[in-house]
Amino acid sequence: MKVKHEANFATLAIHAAYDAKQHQGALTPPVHISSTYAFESVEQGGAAFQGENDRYIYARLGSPSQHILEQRLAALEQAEAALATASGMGAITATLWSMVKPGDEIIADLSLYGCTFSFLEHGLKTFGVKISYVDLTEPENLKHHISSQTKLVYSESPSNPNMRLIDIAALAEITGQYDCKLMIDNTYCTPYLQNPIVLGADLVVHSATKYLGGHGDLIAGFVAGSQEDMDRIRMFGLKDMTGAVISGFDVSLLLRGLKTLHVRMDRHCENAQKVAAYLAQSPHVKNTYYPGLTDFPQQPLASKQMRQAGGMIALELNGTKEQSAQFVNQLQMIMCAVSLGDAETLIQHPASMTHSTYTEDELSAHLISPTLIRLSVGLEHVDDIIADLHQALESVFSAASGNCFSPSGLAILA
Ligand code: 3LM
Repeated sequence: MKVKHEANFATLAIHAAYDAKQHQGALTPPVHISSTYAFESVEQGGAAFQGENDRYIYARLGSPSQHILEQRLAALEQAEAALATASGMGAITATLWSMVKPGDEIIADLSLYGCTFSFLEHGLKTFGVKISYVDLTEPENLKHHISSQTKLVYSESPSNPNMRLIDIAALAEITGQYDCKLMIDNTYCTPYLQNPIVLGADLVVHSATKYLGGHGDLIAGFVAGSQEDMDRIRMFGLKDMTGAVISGFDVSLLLRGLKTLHVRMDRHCENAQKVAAYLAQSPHVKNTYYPGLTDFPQQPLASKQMRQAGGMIALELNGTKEQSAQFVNQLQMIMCAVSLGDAETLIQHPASMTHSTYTEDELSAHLISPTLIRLSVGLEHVDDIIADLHQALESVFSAASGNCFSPSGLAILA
């Protein structure tokens, strides 16, 4: 079936960029694992290297399976083009290596995924790129900092791990007045919940390891934007700087994951909304950060730019750092693991794990609280998720108050 770019999301996720009739009727796109591609002549090979024909050359530059995936991802993000990579960090680093040079400035939001922060701080900065961190939750702050030296503004929304949102359209209006690109990490939302390019961003990156794959069995990423930018990133950032090429097998797993993205995301959001409501009313939880709660400070912005509030929650307990660790350790079904967006509910302590690339001073300067806990709400029955959280909270806090309550299994909450 041929579908147009303007078809509905679910249809694009299943059909875009693939016509089974051209592949002997195979419903599932073939996996190309060839590392190199034969030419009919030196002249034809030479022309391919000059970009004068569209022959495949070598898998580091792309493959037919990767091409299908990239067109499908571009359709979902409503971008002109996309480039798939071996990991989210592969997409981020290949893009940034391609977009800035020594002397340029990148303005990044205060809170970023740990390895992105590390790449900016310990990577690009040491190569002479100026890195400035600005609180981008307030667009006025960008107006005050941006200059002709600023070539790229970078943010996540919501941010990992502390759920800060930035107004993508407002930032795009500012960067649009300069020779400056706006780059958004859309991993937490997926293109099903938010389309930064439609909101005015120039580049959108993803860790496809998360919701897009959805089953915790692959590492992948992608960047989307204009064809011109994708060509530049493919032929420099990916080909020469990182070599972060996606394997044909992971292309296949990712295409499979994408087919159910919309169904899974609806359930992630539904479960997370109920889990957040449970946490918000618990006397043992000091703060619950979830864009779907009516008292979430940036709730109006969430309604403006996100279709649903997502599957990620951050929380702080009414207790010490030790009690926070005890709480995580007491969970029975919910697993203590990094990554997010899987069918399994996952919990972790960013200061010790995903964001351990920040020093203690950096954690505080970048607004990442040492007691923050991050929850990726999975696809189990929501009552069982809540029951597990409940028994762990009761266990930690009744032990603290001298009550010897001992949880037994995953009793469903009345
Ligand atoms: C994590 N995050 O548990 P990969 N952008 C965002 C991300 O959350 C991530 C990446 C990019 C986690 C991974 S931490 C050791 C495990 C918002 C990854 C990078 O290269 O595909 O892992 O994506 O928060």
